[in-house]
Amino acid sequence: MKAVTDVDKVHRIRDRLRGAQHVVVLTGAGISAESGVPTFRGEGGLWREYRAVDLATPQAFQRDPRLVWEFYNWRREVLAPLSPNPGHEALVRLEQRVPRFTLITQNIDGLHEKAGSHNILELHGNIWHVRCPGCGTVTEDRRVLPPMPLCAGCGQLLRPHVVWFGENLDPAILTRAYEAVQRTDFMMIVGTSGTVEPAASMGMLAKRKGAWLVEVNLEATPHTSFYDASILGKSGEILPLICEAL
Ligand code: BJW
Ligand code: ZN
Repeated sequence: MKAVTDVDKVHRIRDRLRGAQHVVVLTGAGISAESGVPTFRGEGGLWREYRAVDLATPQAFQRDPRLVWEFYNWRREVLAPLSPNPGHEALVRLEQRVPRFTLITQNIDGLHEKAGSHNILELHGNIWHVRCPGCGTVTEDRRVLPPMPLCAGCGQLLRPHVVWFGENLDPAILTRAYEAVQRTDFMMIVGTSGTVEPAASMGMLAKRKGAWLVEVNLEATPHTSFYDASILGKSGEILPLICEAL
């Protein structure tokens, strides 16, 4: 690490962490970038001529379910061989070392679970789960699926069990996330552009409730100036520094 100020910041963050009672970490696509997962709004956030956000909508699925399934099957193929990186692994150690820990993730890639984190709230679902809009059944299925996969129970077209734009988040998961955000005394926001609600406002909510906030991101976000500390850099390099020797 080049700048002395970054070293000072890491010490300050570690001091805060040592005194924390309930640590909340909110992650976005950036934490998985070093594992090889494309982010949404950066370079590489494209499949064919589409941006991910063009296909991650209920309207796109209604219009052309085959295209949307092709997109998710392609992402399953990309994700299947990928492994967690040192950023995910640092959060596993952090969970073991603090009194209370909640990991809120916007990611659907399952890499936090693969790394060994336990108390995970997946706000936007999980790409390895499919849901039947007909009978509501949710099942885990890690295969690349047929072009138009059908529910074994009722025959309806299955969909990825993820949250698309304009859809409500799972209320049970959202309630648990808000509970954690309102009670935390230390919150770390990692690798998210802070543009998608309701996750984007969670940091500000925690701050209003008195938490100390740190952001780890390659670049500044719309919320950076409101947080107590910001470290610009790769989460796979910064998180191990923050979480070591606690
Ligand atoms: C690194 C790095 C490295 C890179 N190290 N950092 C209030 C106001 C206005 C609008 C709304 C509102 N409330 C709700 C809405 C509508 C909408 C919304 O937020 N719109 C905005 C665009 C304004 N929200 C919704 O529709 C949500 N539903 C909802 O709230 O229901 C109630 C409601 C509906 C309508 C109106 C009002 C209320 C649902 C949102 C679902 C989001 N779904 C997706 C797709 C999931 C499935 C899939 O993957 O296919 O979730 S969209 C996509 O964005 C995905 C992500 O989880 C999400 C966030 O992206 P993220 O993680 O931040 O990624 P990036 O790429 O944007 O950023 C990466 C960051 O990493 C960058 O900052 C890099 O610098 C950094 N980085 N490498 C550290 N190595
Ligand atoms: Zn069904």
